[in-house]
Formats: sequence, structure tokens, C-alpha cells
Amino acid sequence: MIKTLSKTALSVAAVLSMSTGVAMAADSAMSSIINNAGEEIGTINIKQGPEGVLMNVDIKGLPAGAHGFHIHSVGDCSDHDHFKMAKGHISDDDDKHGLLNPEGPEAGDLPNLIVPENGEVAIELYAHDLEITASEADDADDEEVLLDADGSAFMIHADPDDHMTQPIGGAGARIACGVIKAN
Ligand SMILES: [Cu+2]
Repeated sequence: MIKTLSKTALSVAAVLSMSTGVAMAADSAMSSIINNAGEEIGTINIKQGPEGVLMNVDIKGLPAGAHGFHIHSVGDCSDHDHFKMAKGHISDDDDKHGLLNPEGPEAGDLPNLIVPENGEVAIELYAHDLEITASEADDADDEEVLLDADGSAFMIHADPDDHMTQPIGGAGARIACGVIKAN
């Protein structure tokens, strides 16, 4: 019991000192995921870590199978038939698409979402080098910042991402989208 208490005290102290050090940066964000009918099918909660972001995915009603999963560069899912307003992946200019691509990956590349027969996905995943908001040392338009001037959006595709083929790993149509918003 004593050990547990001291651990808790330490982590509270760590969080306090971290929030003092990055006072300008948001430490969490969330996204409401909608399908091609514009219906909400789940949420993704995001927490900022020191070197990247932790994402908690909780979505129901997806087709079973593997689906390409990315962060796209514009926070706009209003055209729910096709979700083209969200544009392409967040990326530095020189990076190619694909977690397995020697010239990649793009900052918005994520592992496939593997959906079981019941259509429900509840997972946690981590992406290195992403920031919810720009830290003071960064350019405000840094493409690895989620809440930059035009925002960003999660995108789920119809087909698997092969993590190599340009520009989206052959992942096909866009079947679900969620604008990332500050909490
Ligand atoms: Cu995509």
C-alpha cells in the first residue's frame, strides 16, 4: 500500500512539472468518428506523451477485416459520402507513405485497424513524433501537429493498407472519419 501511494505521488509530481514546462500545449484531444451516413460510430481519445501521442480507439459498427487507418491533413469530415475534404495524410514534404517504406513513413501513417466479426474495435495505440498542439520551439504550421491551422482528421479506409504502395497503400475508399478537437 505504501509503495502504491508513493508511486501515485511521484506521477502526480511528474504531471505537474510537465504541465508547467509545456504550458502552451494541449495535453489531450478527442475525435468523434462518423461513417458514410454521417452517423457517429465511436470515439478516439488522444493523450500527449513526451515523444508522441497515445490514442484510445473505441469504435463499433465497422466491417470486419483490416482497414487502412491514417491521420489526414485537414480537420473536415463534413462531406460524409466520400470524406475528401480531409485531403491526404499529414506528412513532411519528402516522406513517402508506408510504415514499411524505406522512404517513409508519413507522420499520419498508422497500423491497420483489424476489426473482428462483431465490428467492435477497442484498442490503444501510440504514434511517435506527433504533437496535439505545437510546442513553443515549433513552427505553428509544423505538419506533425494535429491541431494546426486547418486541423486534422482520423480516416478509416475500406481496404487494408499494405504500408508500401503510393499514395495510401491501396487502402481504397474512405469509410469513416473523425475531426480531431481540443478537449
Ligand atoms: Cu488515409
